[in-house]
Amino acid sequence: MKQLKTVIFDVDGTLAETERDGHRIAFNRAFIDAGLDWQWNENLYGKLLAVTGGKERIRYFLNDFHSDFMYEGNIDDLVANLHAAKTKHYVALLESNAIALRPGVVRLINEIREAGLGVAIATTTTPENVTALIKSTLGEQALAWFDCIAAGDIVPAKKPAPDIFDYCLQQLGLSADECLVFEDSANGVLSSLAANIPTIVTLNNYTQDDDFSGAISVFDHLGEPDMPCSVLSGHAINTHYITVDVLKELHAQS
Ligand code: XBP
Ligand code: MG
Repeated sequence: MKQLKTVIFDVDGTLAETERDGHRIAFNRAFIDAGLDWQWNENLYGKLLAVTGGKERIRYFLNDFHSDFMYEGNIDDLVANLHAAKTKHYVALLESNAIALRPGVVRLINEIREAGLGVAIATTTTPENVTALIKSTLGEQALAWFDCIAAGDIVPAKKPAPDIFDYCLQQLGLSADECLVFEDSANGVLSSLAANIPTIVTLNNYTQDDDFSGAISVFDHLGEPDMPCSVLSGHAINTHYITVDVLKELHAQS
């Protein structure tokens, strides 16, 4: 196993709990704007999260949950316009500081950088959503901390396909075994493992029943000195929050 060089973070569910109170609200506001009576409640949204990508999720909803929907116009245009409106609502939510980063995220990113390691992002969401989240939580200067921000439609196939992680590795100029991924979902783990990158999970309320087979360890969160994290499966650690030394130890386990 090569030396750890860069930690690649997923965004939604990993850096922040963005789905239930962020993306879902934004989708519903876009549907209202369009005069549609679709409203995705928390339970339905949990089912729709089986499909990554907002545009792909709208199509999944239409095909599998609302197949009786009749539309005389071009359905591709409808999906694209709904998603553009949703993104505007989501960015506005982030700019209103509606979403905070998860426990340990700021601390660990700072520790990783202070240790001389790199940080990067590989996400299914749009670049504008990533920019808005980083700016609203860490400040605009933090965008430069990331050696690569690989997001959304930059690749042809979204998670669970490996494309976004393969693209990130190529942009970083690193091999998979020089990196470590933090993910929160089954689709994310399938994607990072298909790219052969050692992966650690911090799950959340929508993904606690997901299958994380192949991940080094599954945690409830990254932990803070005053907020212990727990190992739910996989390789255990001897501290109560995740540090750079823990990352190097887990990376060596993979
Ligand atoms: C999670 C996703 C995204 C968001 C919605 O991304 O699947 O599609 O749910 O964002 P990740 P968009 O966990 O890879 O960060 O509407 O911009 O797709
Ligand atoms: Mg995620």
